[in-house]
Amino acid sequence: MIMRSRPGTGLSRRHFVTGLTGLGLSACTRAPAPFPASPLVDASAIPATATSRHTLTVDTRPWQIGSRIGRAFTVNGSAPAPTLRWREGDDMVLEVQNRLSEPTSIHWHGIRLPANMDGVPGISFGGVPAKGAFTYRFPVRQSGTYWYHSHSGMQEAQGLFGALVIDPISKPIHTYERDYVLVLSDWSDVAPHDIMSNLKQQDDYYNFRQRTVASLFGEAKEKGLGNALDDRLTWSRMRMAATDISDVSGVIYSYLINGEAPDSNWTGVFTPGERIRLRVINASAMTLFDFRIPGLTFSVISADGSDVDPVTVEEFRISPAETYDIIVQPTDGRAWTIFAQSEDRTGYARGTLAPKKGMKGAIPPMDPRPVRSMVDMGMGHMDMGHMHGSECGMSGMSGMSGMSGMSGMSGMSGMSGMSGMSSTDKPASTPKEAPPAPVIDDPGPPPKNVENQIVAVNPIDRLGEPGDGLEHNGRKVLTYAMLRALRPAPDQRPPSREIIMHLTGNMMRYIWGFDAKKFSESSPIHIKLNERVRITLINDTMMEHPIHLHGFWSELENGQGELRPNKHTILSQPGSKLSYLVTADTPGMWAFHCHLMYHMHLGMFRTVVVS
Ligand SMILES: [Cu+2]
Repeated sequence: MIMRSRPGTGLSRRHFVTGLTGLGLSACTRAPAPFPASPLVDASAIPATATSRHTLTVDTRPWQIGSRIGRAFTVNGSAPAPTLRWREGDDMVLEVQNRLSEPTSIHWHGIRLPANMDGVPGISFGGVPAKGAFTYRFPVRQSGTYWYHSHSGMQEAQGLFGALVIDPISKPIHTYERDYVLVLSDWSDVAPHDIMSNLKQQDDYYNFRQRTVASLFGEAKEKGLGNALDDRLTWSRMRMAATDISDVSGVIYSYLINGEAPDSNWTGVFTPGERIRLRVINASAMTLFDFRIPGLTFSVISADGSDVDPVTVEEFRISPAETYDIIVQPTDGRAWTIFAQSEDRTGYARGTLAPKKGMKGAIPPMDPRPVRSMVDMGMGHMDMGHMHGSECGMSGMSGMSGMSGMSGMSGMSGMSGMSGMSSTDKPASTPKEAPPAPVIDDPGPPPKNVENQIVAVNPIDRLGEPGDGLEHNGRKVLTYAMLRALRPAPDQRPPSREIIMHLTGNMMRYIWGFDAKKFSESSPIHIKLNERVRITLINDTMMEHPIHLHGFWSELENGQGELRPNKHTILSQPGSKLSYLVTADTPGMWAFHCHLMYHMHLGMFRTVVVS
């Protein structure tokens, strides 16, 4: 028997900025005024019953989080947008009213639907015009936890997103007494276009945590001054910072749970012994979060909306656009802190599970920030000693003749000879359950040009790794390799071909793309209707990229045989190679892109045409 959680009735602590008519009246120049609390109910609360008809009114207004006053895009007056509850099998009618003086759109992330209902302006429909309306109609044929967001401009980075909860048509497989959505986001009072232009001028604009002279002495103590200096020089010749983890950091971001800053402490109430389902959605623009509830283990029951064999862990990394459902069962009637550190450890989102509101648990210290290694550079498993983490033997690299050509990051003749290895050396550890497919769309290693700094010489399977900064932290952390679907995919045909995509970028110029091309320079990827293909991602950059294919399931080939987990967003770790199978069973034009907002806008985007 499932009891629904009591719907949230508390007033939101998000604050409208009522005294300003717009951002033209610069709030930054004066101390934040005590704005009255918003009259909204908690937009994150899951409605008591499912509804197949909604009117969603999009608007914009000044918005305050803590002392940061910016502009938010709202749905029915709230940011995040209200949580919608649907029922599998229903026919949805969703009318979007646009009160903005610019176009908007709603993309139903992870929902299988006709292409013209997918909501990507310029790809699948014309957008919702300024002051206009658009009605989405489609049947729901799936269940689980998803989300919806704008695909217009950068409205999504300013709050235009909300949770989607879809009840299964058949008997649920899990029981629980409480049900909460936890929408993680990154909020800034700096407008997205300003953030992006700052990044274009200087890629580490928001990364103030470069290794300092003081830390050099620390490293010198550990590994000798010569080695420490070598290490530094190698990295500086490569013009990269080993601590360069996130493009945008807690310097300008507040990290939120259900729109609440750490201080306002979103709280979900429970009675000791209850099973609590938490639907964790990362709706942030640029932030990977490491999520845990210190002191508790929990069961991961679903990934990207699809049920998985429950896995018990203490922590997981969640990238933008991914969702994980967990069940946690605290027996102690105390306050438990929900703690989601940003990957770069410049801040955290925080909430609480407690028997009553107002209780607070301890906030743990943040972990050390991750340090990129040669593995992240695509030199994994090469015979250069141990190369993981901060203790990696990079100093030995400085003498390599191939590497010395890298100093300017252009030309790089040493590297180009090595790059050929990526197309011929299949990592032995990559699990492949489906038989190999002929490679038709392999462009070969991308050129190193202005769009591309490096080519992963030896990309490796990193599906068994929890992610940079999470190794050896003493906790049991989820990996992609642990995800196992409950049943095999309906389509067991082997792929007819393999489409190899390199994720590429130029950190210095802040350009991102696939195969060393920006979107504007690319042509569409063609897939035949009902064709089954393997998509292989090779990450030539030193950053993670959450890659989202619209319209289809991405069945991750993670070593679980036929029980490949269905994902809609797949995090590609730096220097890694992974693959997934896709059945292209719905015709139309679909978006395929990195879900880091500024990577998408600066070129890591393709159109997929299924016909
Ligand atoms: Cu990206």
